[in-house]
Amino acid sequence: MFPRDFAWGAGTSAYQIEGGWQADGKGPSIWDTFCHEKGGVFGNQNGDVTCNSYELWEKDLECIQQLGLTHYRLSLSWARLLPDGTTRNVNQKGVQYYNRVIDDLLACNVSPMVTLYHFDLPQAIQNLGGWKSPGVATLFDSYSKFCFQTFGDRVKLWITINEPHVCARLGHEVGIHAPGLKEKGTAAYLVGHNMLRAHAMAWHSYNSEYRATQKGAVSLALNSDWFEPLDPLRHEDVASAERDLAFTLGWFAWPVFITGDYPELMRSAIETQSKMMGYSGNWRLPRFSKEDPPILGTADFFALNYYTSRKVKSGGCCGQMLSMKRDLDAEEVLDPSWPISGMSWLAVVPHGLRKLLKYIKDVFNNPTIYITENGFAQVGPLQIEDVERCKFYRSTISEVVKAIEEDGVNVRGYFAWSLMDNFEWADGFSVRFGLFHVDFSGAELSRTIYRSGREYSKIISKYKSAQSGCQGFLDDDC
Ligand code: PNW
Repeated sequence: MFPRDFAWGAGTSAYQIEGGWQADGKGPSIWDTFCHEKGGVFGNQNGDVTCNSYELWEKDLECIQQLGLTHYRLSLSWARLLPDGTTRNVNQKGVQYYNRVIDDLLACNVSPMVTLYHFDLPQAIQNLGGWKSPGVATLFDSYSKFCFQTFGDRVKLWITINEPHVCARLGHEVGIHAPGLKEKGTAAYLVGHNMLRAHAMAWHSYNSEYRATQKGAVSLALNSDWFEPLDPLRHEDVASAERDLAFTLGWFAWPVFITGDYPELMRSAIETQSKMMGYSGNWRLPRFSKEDPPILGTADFFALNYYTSRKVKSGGCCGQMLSMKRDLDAEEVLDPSWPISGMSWLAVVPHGLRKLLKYIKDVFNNPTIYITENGFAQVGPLQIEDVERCKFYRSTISEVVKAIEEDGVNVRGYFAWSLMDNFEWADGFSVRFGLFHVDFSGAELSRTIYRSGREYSKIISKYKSAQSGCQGFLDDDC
């Protein structure tokens, strides 16, 4: 059975839902700039208005209540609170907005899980070098302390940084996310490093200044696919799948959960490629400095964002330039038996989640795990009766049940992505992840529950009655 006090949530993030990009003194973020100036988003769309949650928060709250969520995961817009990124200049209207959201949630008996950073760096900090600059870690620490101080009396679950892997790689190596850099083979490692330093500083600040009084928990949200060898009997494929896990999850999870440093597999792979390209030594993947607070042990739980799985085979790379792809030296393929959701990268592989959970239990010392994101994308014509997504949630949640019951994994919560359709980064509004449909063509931006939303709320209410004794709540007769 699901543990007592299991968190049933759904998630969103500030830039994806709030709109109000210039409202009441908010400063610009790198996503405002990226959408307005770089032209890299589907249909030249942007998050200027999106779900307009800045003005329509009550509507979101109604959705949350209709689902019966116990938890809601949201992110704070750094530039809404601190328009130039520093605590020299606090935007009180921003503080009021989030105070209201948090108070309303608590009044409805819903616990907030708050992410401090979900891809939207204040543009003012980007102008100082952004995540490539070591000083950003100190600015993030000040911002974090400001948030703990301001909201921590009521918020007990904190995520410092969402998906450092995606920010580093898509934002600085591939260039399809803000700030749109394509500095292959170098910048992403530096950015990842500064994100880890920033996270660790914030965790230590919480630990020494706020934990005793606020009694909350702090982690960072790590995304990973499940990777398995294309041919499990081929040594090269097995090694490639291990390397892919090391480069995706291990990159951030090893330093935080097991060694205080990057996985050896990652260091040696990068060094090998550097040498092959005629550069000596391992200068691309930074070393942790003794002057920084230690990284090891800076997570009170494991926060996992899982979407899909990949088969991995050796080789497949690539050109005459340094790149992360070259360092990884592995090729990812889809198993033809896996159905595809609305997005080409998003194969539906619920059993991959169970395997990844077991892997995390075994490799990272059996941590408490929150699945902080998991979801299914729709594209194309409106389908309120989204049966495929219903199937997706049912089978995924039953894999979570197996991970808990049969594999003994300590899963403490599950957050569907997303509460409602929203601005899906480079894909703009062409892709819908919501449990609620949002009518982006109407001025009201009305929210309508999908069949999958009704399904999810049924699962939650069965859980709630199961807590009072009913067994097997995923069965219809419970
Ligand atoms: C996550 N990719 O991001 C984010 O945390 C969410 O904000 C987002 O809406 C969700 O996944 C769905 O995409 C990702 O291209 C964005 O591989 C892009 C990728 C992966 C994750």
